[in-house]
Amino acid sequence: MHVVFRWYGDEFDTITLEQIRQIPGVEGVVGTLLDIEVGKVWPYEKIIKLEKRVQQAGLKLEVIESVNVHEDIKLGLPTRDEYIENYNQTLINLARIGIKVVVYNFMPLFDWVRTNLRKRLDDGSQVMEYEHRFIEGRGPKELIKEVKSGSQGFTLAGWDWSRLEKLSELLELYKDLDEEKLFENLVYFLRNVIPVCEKIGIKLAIHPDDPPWSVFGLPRIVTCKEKIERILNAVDSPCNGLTFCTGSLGVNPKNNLLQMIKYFGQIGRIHFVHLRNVKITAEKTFYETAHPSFCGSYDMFEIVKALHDVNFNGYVRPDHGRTIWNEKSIPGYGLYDRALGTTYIIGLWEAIDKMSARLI
Ligand code: DNO
Repeated sequence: MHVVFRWYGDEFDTITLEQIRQIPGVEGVVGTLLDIEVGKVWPYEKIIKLEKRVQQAGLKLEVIESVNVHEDIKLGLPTRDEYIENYNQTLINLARIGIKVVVYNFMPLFDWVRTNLRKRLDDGSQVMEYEHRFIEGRGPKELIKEVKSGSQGFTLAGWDWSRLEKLSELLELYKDLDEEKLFENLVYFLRNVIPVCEKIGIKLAIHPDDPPWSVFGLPRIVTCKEKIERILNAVDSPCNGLTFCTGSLGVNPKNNLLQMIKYFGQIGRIHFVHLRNVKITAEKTFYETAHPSFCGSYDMFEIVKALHDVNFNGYVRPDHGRTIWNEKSIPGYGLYDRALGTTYIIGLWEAIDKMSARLI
């Protein structure tokens, strides 16, 4: 297991590389270029600059999250080929500096969805929350307003405000796109990028839909074991893999996280893991908690043990944390709670590793 930490860059993050370097066990950062318009090629000069900055701080840059996929590709429009070509060029540029894993998602229009970015818990900490009745009771415009105000001016990965300005137009285009058509468009995309990945040594890791069900009637297809398996089988290559995000998949109690880790881990298709704990409070309703098992609905010991059991040797990062100790930060991406989470995960791993060596 290689522990990494998400970092949005000097310009966008409240956290410095020097702070990340001091978290025990963190080997590197998960980088991104937040200012590149979706669909455009990520320039090599910018990538190498980022890599130098990370390296100078004594950290590694081997994972990128995310190179987002243009809506035209998801919609299967004739212009998609041009965007796929750009996507491949970005991958080639990333491979030149030694990037090993690239995360992406295939969620129409909205990336991760939370209905409250600043829910206050009794202990004064702030967390992100999702209530499906908000989605049912209000429209996408209200959601966008809510997220924008909760962001408090920070740039949120995956929330492209300029794209969302064309909301009605895009919703109209998505009107006739069902799950099957979206799946076909994903397969088309993969058939055109995976051969490039194989040549340049990059592993693509699709991020599950977050949450793993339809919002505002838009199709979502990366939601459970069967559907993920179908995607991986459709283009059967070790480069076509998964970001195993506990927070996304586990909020549907029908998803058995341990069985999924076992299955996808054994076939070598988990390239990256996001570890997050959540508290499920009602059907399709949850909020994100601190990482330890007793804080949420997941048994984190069992999750880390399942990864250990499949000899997981890929990248892991602590996912969304709470905002604590008066920190001013991007929702979910403060320093303190994710650092606590990192230490907890590393502690679990060490204990499991040493105990299992004794049992042999
Ligand atoms: C939210 C993250 C997402 C994730 C993308 C992957 O905090 O989990 O932004 O990176 O959905 O493409």
